[in-house]
Amino acid sequence: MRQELESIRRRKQELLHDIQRLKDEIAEVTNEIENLGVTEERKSMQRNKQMAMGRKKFNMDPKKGIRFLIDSSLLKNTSDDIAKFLYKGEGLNKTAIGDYLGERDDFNIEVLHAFLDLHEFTDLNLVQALRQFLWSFRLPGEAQKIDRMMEAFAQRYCRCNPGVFQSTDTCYVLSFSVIMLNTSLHNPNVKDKPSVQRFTAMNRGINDGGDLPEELLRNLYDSIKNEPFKIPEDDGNDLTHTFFNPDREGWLLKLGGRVKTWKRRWFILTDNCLYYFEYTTDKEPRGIIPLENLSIREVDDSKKPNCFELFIPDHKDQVIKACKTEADGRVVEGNHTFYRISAPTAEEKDEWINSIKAAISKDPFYEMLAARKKKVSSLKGL
Ligand code: 4IP
Repeated sequence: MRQELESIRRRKQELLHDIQRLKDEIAEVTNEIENLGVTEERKSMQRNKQMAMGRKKFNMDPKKGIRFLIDSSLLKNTSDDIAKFLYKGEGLNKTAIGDYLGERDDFNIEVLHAFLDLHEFTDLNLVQALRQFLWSFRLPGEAQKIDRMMEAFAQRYCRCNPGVFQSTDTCYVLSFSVIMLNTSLHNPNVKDKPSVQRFTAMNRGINDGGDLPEELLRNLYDSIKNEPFKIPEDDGNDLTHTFFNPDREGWLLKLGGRVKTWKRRWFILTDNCLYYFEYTTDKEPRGIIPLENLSIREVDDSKKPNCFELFIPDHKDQVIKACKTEADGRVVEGNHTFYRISAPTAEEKDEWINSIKAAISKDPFYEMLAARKKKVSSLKGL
C-alpha cells in the first residue's frame, strides 16, 4: 500500500514536470511566433515606407523614382512591371506618369507600349477608348511626346478593333479631330459651335482617301457633345484648353488693299491660314491669307478701335502673298503690303492676336498633324 502511494506520488511529480516542460515549450514557441510577427510586420512597414518614398520621388522626378523603386527591389526592371505600376497609378501624379511615358528613350517607349497593352479597347468606340486613355495619365504639352503617345494609342486601338479604320494614321487623325471637337464644343471662348455636318465634312477622305461611315462619325460627335472629356486636372487645366489653340472665327473689319475701305468680314483662322467671307454661310471665301512668314502687331488707327496688323517683317513694301475674289468672281492675287484689321472689342483683339500668333509660331504639332492628314487623304484613288 505504501509502495503504491509512493509510485503514485512519483508519477504525479513526473506528470507535473512534463506539464511544466510543455508549458515552457509553448511559451518558447509563442514567443518565437510573436517575434516572427514583429519582424514580418516591421519588414512590411519598412516596405510600405520605401514604397511611399518611391512614389514621392516619382512625382518629383519620374526617372529617379523608378530607379529608386528598382534599387529597393520594389519594382522589377522590366517594361511590363513598370507599366503595371503606372497603370495602377496608386499615389502617382498623372502629370508625372505622362512625362515618363512620353520620354524618347527606347525603354520608355517600350513601357509606353506595355502601358497601352494594359488598356482594353475591344468593342469600344474611339471616344470611349480615348476617354479611358486620357484619364490614365495627363497628356504632356510637348508636341513630340503627344505624337508618340497618340501613335501608340492608335496602334493599340486598331489592334483591339481590327477593320474599323483602314490604317493607324486614320485613327490618329480622327483622334485629334475628336479632341479638337471637344475643345470647340466645350470651350466657352469658341463661339461658333460646329454642327455634326461640319464635323463629318471636316473628316472627309481621312480613311486612306475614303470616307468613314457617317454613323460612326455621328456617334462620336454625339458622345463628345453629351459629355466632354474628363481628364486629370493636376494643374487646373483641362482638355478644353488644349495644347493647340482652338481655331477662331468671328466678325472683324478689314481695310482694303489699294482702295482703303473698311469691310465687315467673317474671319476664320484654321490650318495656318486666315480666311474671310462676306457672309457666315458663304461656301467660298472672298480672300485667303496664308500666315506663313507674316508677323502681327497691335496698331492705333485714327478711324477704328482695337486694330492689329499683319505684315512681312523687314519688307515693308512687299506685297503679301494672298488671294482674293474680285467682284466678277475672278480669283486674283491680293494687293496688300499689310492687312489692317479692327476687332469689335479690346478683348477680342487680344484673342485674335494670340490665336494668330500661335498659328504663326509654327507649332510643330500642327505640322505633324498636317503631315498625317496629307498622308491619309493622299491615298485616294490608289
Ligand atoms: C475693296 O474696296 C474692298 O475693300 C476689298 O475687300 C479689297 O480687297 C479691295 O482692295 C478694296 O478695293 P471697295 O469694295 O470699296 O472697292 P473685300 O474683298 O473684302 O470686299 P481685299 O484684297 O482686301 O479683299 P484692293 O487692293 O483690291 O483695292
